[in-house]
Amino acid sequence: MNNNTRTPSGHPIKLATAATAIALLVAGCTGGDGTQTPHIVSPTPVDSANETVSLYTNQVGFLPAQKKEVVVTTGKVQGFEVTRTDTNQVVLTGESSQPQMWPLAGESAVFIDVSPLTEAGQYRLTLNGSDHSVSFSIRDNAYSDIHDAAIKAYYFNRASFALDPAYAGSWQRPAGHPDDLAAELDNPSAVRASAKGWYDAGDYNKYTVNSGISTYTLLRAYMDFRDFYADRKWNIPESTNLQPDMLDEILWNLDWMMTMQDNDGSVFHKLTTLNFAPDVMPHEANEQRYFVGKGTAAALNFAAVMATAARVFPASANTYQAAAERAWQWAVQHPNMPYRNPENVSTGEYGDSQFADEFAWAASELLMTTGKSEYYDAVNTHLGAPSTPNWGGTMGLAYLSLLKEGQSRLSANQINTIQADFLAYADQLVATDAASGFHVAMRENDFVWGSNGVAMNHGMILATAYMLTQSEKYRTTMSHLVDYVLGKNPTGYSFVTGFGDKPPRFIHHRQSQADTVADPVPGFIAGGPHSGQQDGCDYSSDLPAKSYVDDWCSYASNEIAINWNAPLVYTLAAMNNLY
Ligand code: G3I
Ligand code: 9MR
Repeated sequence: MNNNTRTPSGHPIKLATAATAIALLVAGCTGGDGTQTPHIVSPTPVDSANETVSLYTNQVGFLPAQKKEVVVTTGKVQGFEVTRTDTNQVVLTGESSQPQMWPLAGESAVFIDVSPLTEAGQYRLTLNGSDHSVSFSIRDNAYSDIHDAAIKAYYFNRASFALDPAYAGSWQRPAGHPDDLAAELDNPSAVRASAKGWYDAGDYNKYTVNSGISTYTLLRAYMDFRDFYADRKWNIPESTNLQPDMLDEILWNLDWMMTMQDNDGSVFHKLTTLNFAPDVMPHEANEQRYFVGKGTAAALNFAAVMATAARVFPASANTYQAAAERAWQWAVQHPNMPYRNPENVSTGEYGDSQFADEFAWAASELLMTTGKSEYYDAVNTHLGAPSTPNWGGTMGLAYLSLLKEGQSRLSANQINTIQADFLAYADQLVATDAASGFHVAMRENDFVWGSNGVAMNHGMILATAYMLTQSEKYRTTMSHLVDYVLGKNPTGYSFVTGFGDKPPRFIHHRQSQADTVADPVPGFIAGGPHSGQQDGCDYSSDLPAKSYVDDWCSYASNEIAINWNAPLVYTLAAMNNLY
């Protein structure tokens, strides 16, 4: 049942409510300053002198030490002044860059560098000779609350679990999907439990491959920022135990993933209903769930994640390592078994037919964990060129682990070669940023279903390049991507629910759609713009960087997903730690 008649036009933005609720939910548990002052963005484009001028910037805030920019869509160099809003004093004046066309947005744009401002506060930038302006803030903990909300989103998407108001606030809900009696699709009398885990996205199914990349990315964040996570809490039921909240959250999904392995080492591809549920709450979606399919990708993905988990959870290392090695062996016996949806199953496919990247990734993790020569050989056989990770392309994940943890497993020469290839790839992202009118490392091919996830996975690559070299260009390009998803983009949206002046309100997220709360569940990044428009919704633009609609209807641009939030968590952790 959908008793919430929410429509884009029917609900004005209620940011203060959302921000306050989030602050309350994480209050007292983080180092965040808890403040998120709503400010006003130049609302709609204004026509002046035959030109449409719009100003875009990061709506959540800048750290004092980071590069700070405002982008203006215009064909002319613009003079500007910045005032502090508390004193009305002019604190910076100057000129923009030269205009540069960004074909992916169909806009000519200039950027204005306000980095000389480093004092915390609220500011307003106004273009000379006009009333076009935009406000922005500089805050010491600008990415503290949003980081915690982005990871807390996983708690909100837990299957087989009731969300208690003490942790979930108004987004409380009964438990859904106990998954105690799931049946094998090909053998319906084989019934067993497959409980826990996170719902994949706006739907309620659980998919091994996508769960795997998400879980690894969170494990990577934990390993790369261990001190940060050691005592960081975001008010989940496990916050009172002795384990970091990050590990508690990750375990929720590892426990489910373990149920997906069969006796012979093979791994089911997904745990799903036959068709997508309607937009009802989890406890109202009671269709039979099935273990569906097996394949090379699921086995290798599982092997990679479990091998990684064995390094992070010493007490369970043997169990995880054994599961990983059995899945690996099965994949070696079945090296080319793609998954395709059977005719009677229409839920997410996550189909992949190229497995070199999964072999390289699983082998890398198994090598890190065991040191065995079989995995060393497999890394040498399968490691290909680095790329930005996605659910079907995991080569980049192998690089992250090899570069971060491979020193004792590979020769110095090998590490040097791998690092040079990795940095050359990161340099391409830096060059893309410089060449785009919006100063963002997004290429044409990056505008796919989940483009905001691509942006944040680029962020993870760049954070790693920065950690390896301390070279500022990588850190700046990463921060530009954060600016991009938080408002410095030609849609004008800050894409994380509950954060910024103009966040998504109508995400394709069944819980948010079906509950009676006006605000969507906070902390989720919307999939983002791309020209695919597979949902047939009403878009106002066909351009890759503008093809986005904040409407429940738009599952292709406005769904949320665990594999997009994970690199958001990673990149926000990097912002919190690398400045
Ligand atoms: O592989 C082809 C490529 O050869 C071709 O050049 C390109 C041109 O568009 O398309 C590629 O296929 C795309 C495929 O992803 C692989 O990247 C499809 O167009 C695209 O529609 C497909 O999108 C996936 C979508 O499910 C539909 O299957 C998204 O990546 C994936 O993130 C999304 O995942 C869904 C789950 O199925 C269900 N749960 C929610 C989740 C998020 O929306
Ligand atoms: O709601 C579904 C969403 O969670 C999936 O990501 C998407 C993937 O294809 O599909 C959505 O379901 C739509 C279905 O594919 C086609 N009919 C309309 C459904 C949305 O209301």
